[in-house]
Amino acid sequence: MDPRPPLRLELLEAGPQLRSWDDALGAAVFAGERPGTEAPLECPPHLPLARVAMACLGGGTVIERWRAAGRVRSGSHGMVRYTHSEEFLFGRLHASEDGAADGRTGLERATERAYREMHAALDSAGFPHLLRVWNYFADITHETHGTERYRQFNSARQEALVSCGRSVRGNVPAASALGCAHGPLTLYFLAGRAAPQLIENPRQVSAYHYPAQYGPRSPSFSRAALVRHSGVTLLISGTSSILGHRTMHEGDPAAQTRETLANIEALLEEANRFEAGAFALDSLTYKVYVRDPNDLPAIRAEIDSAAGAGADRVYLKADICRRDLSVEIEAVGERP
Ligand code: 3EB
Repeated sequence: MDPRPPLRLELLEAGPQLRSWDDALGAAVFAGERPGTEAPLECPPHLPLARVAMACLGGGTVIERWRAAGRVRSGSHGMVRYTHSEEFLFGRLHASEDGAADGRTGLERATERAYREMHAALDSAGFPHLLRVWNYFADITHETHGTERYRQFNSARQEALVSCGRSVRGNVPAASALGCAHGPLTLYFLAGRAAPQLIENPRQVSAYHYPAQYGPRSPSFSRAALVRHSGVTLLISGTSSILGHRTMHEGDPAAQTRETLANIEALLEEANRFEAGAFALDSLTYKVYVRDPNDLPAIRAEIDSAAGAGADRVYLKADICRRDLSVEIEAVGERP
């Protein structure tokens, strides 16, 4: 028996602590708004790396590395590069926007292509259950062709899911969708052989049931996914200061952070109904997206006060998908 957990996250600023890539599945690299293309320290060339043009507010490069246990195999399928262990697959793709055609915007075409390719790769590798997807693209709140780009993304994501025979509400993965500085639409994702337990937040309307005022096609994601293996991993989606379906505390980043943490606590309470006492605010790994770097001290103070001063916490400068949101937080809980 391999004593290592079958799925494990390391979230760190690149440096000497990055050690060996031996049991890595892959990584996301946030190397600033004008990143170079060199691979991070000693990363073997076969590993899937998702590069995102986002600045780390600590000044360095953030590496989000997913590790597995046992034998890791790598492959590619269409645009997707992936690795997988016996139980889990990590994949990534970059889809450039090649302009509008056939009545669809460049972003809609790239999104549709990305989601079709992702599902084709999962089908071919034999990992039917998508657990978690990270979506990054530029100018997320900008309008083109009379429609906000985040809405274009939501429409195309739904249409692609339907054409792949996947659900658009209910049985949908945990996710994040954020605006980066530039570059292609970038997706990375985790999939499994077995279905996760999907969790919704009783304080919030499910995103896939948001009313039409946020766009004609709702965002297809679940609030969290509980993944059981020899231990348990809780993958918490991007979470924000939304109560019901409405933004709360516009213009007050500290209050938005408290509301966001209350939403995360509500998700922990749901998860702990199934995994008694496994998860608490002070033992999560946090990735925090901050719209305005001037708000960082206030946001950080709220997180430290609610969750204690933790190590595995990174702050990235990003555009949140609603202009009235100053902060979004995603988190991972791990019980060995
Ligand atoms: C929200 O709660 C904030 O479109 O995939 C969070 C996580 C958000 C994922 C997505 C959007 C997405 O609606 C925004």
